[in-house]
Amino acid sequence: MADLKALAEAVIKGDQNTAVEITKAALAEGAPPKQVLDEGLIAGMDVIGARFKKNEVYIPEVLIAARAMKMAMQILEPELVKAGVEPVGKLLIGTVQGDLHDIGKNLVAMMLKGAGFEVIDLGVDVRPEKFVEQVKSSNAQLIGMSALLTTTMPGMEKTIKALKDAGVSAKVMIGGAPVTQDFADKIGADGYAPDAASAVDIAKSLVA
Ligand code: B1M
Repeated sequence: MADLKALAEAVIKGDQNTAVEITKAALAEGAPPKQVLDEGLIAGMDVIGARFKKNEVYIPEVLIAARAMKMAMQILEPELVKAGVEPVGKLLIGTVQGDLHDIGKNLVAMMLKGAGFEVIDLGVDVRPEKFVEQVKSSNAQLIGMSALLTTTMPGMEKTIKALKDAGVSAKVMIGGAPVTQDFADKIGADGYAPDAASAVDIAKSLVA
């Protein structure tokens, strides 16, 4: 049986070739795709997330690990679909209107994918109406908004209002350097995360 601990370790190290090789070997040996995902890829990203939170690793290491996970996921994804494995939850994410910063948002999206979420990335400069349209058409349970400018933070409040006006029941999580828990409470967001690893914990609690 292919070594799923070694697969987790390959993700942690960002060794994409080994991650892909072990994923292929595990599937060829008949390992259940969900087990390869949980005990290999997600286990590895969990370790990276915990180390990132404790400042033991930094953004480059997270990006390299996420790339290894992504390469292995390309092999695993069709098998997960065939096996009927459901994602942990479906999330829409975007940087709010007027804001072009996407490095943090992309990191959050990658960590969430690493944790088993289906992530639909709407990109940057996302209008409130677009969040509303997309959540309706995708049936996502969770909406993530990122803002890096104090001048674009009000876009989060406008989006929450637009979602409420449209009768959307999806939960909303926000983040970005100038965003705080107080601000999240004030505008009626369901969750706030200061970093990408915490975003995974909050997202899991919001879809639980
Ligand atoms: Co801009 N910029 N920038 N910038 N930029 C800042 C944000 C700024 C603080 C720099 C400064 O003045 N010291 C300042 C904002 C000031 C303010 O509003 N208080 C600023 C400014 C003013 C501007 C322009 C207006 C500059 C100008 O043109 N005069 C302009 C605005 C353009 C626009 O958006 N309309 C602008 C442009 C740019 C670039 C295009 C050059 C580039 C962006 C490139 C890109 O993103 N593709 C850029 C950059 C790179 C920065 C800095 C240097 C770095 C931001 C970053 O990527 N950080 C930034 C200064 C700084 O922070 N040191 C600055 C790394 C990233 C991983 O962190 O995004 O905070 P962050 O994400 C974290 C957490 O916040 C959290 O998790 C992430 C990982 O742990 N998080 C979430 C983020 N989103 C989350 C969502 C969640 C949960 C957690 O739930 C959904």
